[in-house]
Amino acid sequence: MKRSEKLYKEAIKHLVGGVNSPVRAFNSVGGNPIFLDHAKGAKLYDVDGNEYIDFMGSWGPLILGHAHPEVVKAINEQAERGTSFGVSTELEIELAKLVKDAFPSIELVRFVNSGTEATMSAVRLARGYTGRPKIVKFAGCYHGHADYFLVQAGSGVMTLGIPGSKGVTESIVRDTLVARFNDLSSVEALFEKFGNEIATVIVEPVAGNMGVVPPKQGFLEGLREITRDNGALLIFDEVITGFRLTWGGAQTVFGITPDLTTLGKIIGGGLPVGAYGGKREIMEHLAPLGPVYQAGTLSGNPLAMSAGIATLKILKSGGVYEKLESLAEKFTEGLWRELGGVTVNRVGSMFTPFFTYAEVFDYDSAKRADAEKYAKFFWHMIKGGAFPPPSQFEAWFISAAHTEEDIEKALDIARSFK
Ligand code: KE4
Repeated sequence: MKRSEKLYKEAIKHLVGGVNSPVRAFNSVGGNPIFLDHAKGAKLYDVDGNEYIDFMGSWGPLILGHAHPEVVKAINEQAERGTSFGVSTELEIELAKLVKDAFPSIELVRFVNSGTEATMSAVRLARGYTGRPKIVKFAGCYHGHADYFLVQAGSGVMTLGIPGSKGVTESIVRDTLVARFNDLSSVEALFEKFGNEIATVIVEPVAGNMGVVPPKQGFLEGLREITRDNGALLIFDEVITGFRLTWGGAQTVFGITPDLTTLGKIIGGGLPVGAYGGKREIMEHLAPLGPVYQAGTLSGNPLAMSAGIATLKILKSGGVYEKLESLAEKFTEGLWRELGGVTVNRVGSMFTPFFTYAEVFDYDSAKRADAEKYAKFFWHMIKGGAFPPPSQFEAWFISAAHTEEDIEKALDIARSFK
């Protein structure tokens, strides 16, 4: 028996479903989840000695590739100096300055430990600042697992086919309104009905959790206008897109200024970091300055800050985004050509091949993709030595460590898929 199979049998005795995050159970693609031993650059190595070209990037954070020498050095050096104090350090200021350099819309930052904490806290802040109870999210978008988001979420919930989640109480669901991505009229209808009760609209400016779905022309501008006209805050959930699409994320690519931005993944360089930030006037409602409470033992810990600083410094030094763009363009055009019958959505170095001929522009059209065929494709790529996300409804990523040869090899594997 393969070591992955043995480990999974052992894991399910101790961990719920054998995993620490549902999507890793491979329920959407079937089969035995693969256990990894280590990774380096663009390559993953499983416990049975198989090598894979990585197209998951740990769901986004590893934009520089795995175990980047400068990131590892920064972590090792900081570990010798202490990993967490629960008291402030200069490193938090340094990473905050790098975040603000990239996102001019962010005047004040708060670091937390995950994207979920960032989005959960940003929504609490929006409610506290506006004094309004309701929030608008979009079907198919996923903002982490805070109660009030788990209604028709994307990512794990969508993949697992759970429309919302048990344990989320009626009262929570009552204040979460769900609109359709890329459909401004569905947002206008909610504001017509609940206008002055809506605290915020939270959106993935490029959706990554129903698979990659770009905003249609005018969609983000429309959200900016509707929220401004109704005194609601616009939150861009850039946990995936922040530092992924470009140095300043989706708000730079599309030229929209949100009121609050949430970040995660890349800013931790592979360690647990989330962040939220925005206008000083809003952020100053947060404790210890204001009445909206949020806290965290490991928030801003020096170890994670060091990994984030090392990562962002390399991204800021230039050249990375141009390389990512050209490799991603070559790969997605190749996939479209070799596979035939797929719709490939891409923005920068995040993309998804959907097994459908039709355009994928929202939750309903994404759901029409053939997830069974994707599952077969997933295992075909795995057998050939490439590791896509184990779900049709997730984003693929390319890192700065990928090479032309990696792309060529992955296309060779895809070519033989029937
Ligand atoms: P985390 O709590 O997982 O760090 O971040 C939650 C989150 C918030 N916002 C967006 C746009 C996100 O994509 C995420 C988390 N992404 C998923 C995969 N797309 C994490 C993978 C998992 O759940 O295992």
